[in-house]
Amino acid sequence: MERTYIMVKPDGVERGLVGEIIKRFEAKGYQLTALELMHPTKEHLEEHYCDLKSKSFFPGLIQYMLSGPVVGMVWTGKEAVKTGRKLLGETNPLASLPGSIRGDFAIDVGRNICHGSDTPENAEKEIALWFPRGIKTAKRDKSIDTLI
Ligand code: RTP
Repeated sequence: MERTYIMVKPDGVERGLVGEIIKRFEAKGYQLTALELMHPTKEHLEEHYCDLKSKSFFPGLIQYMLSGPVVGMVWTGKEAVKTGRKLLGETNPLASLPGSIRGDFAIDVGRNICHGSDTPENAEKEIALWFPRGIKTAKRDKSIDTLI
């Protein structure tokens, strides 16, 4: 089963959208595998976004991500990475269709509510970065999967 790292960014937490985001992943059929409210350091965020270091928006991105707590989550299930990003919508909320989280709740790329891993390899790296003590995965009752 594939895992993805989904993070509610500070604007999503401040606007009270954590429950809405969890609801959408649960309704789709994904299993919540880990969840934590965190106050990441600048260094931690620079590591998470290390691929974007050369971008002009990088300092603003880090400042935005430091503006409040984030909620880190791991979701598990079939094609969790690709489908997780579909549930979130496009990076630029204005390009996101209504029905996606960013399409329904955001208009600004610099305040786009949530993060989702872009590949299964990056998902595992991000899960290791954000949940360094590891995750205990409860075995899910097989009868639930047949209902989804
Ligand atoms: P994320 O990692 O947050 O899920 O976003 P993503 O893969 O869809 O997009 P990425 O290119 O990795 O950008 C990471 C975050 O940087 C902010 N951003 N600002 N032009 C801009 O001002 C700009 N472009 C990107 C967004 O918060 C984006 O989610």
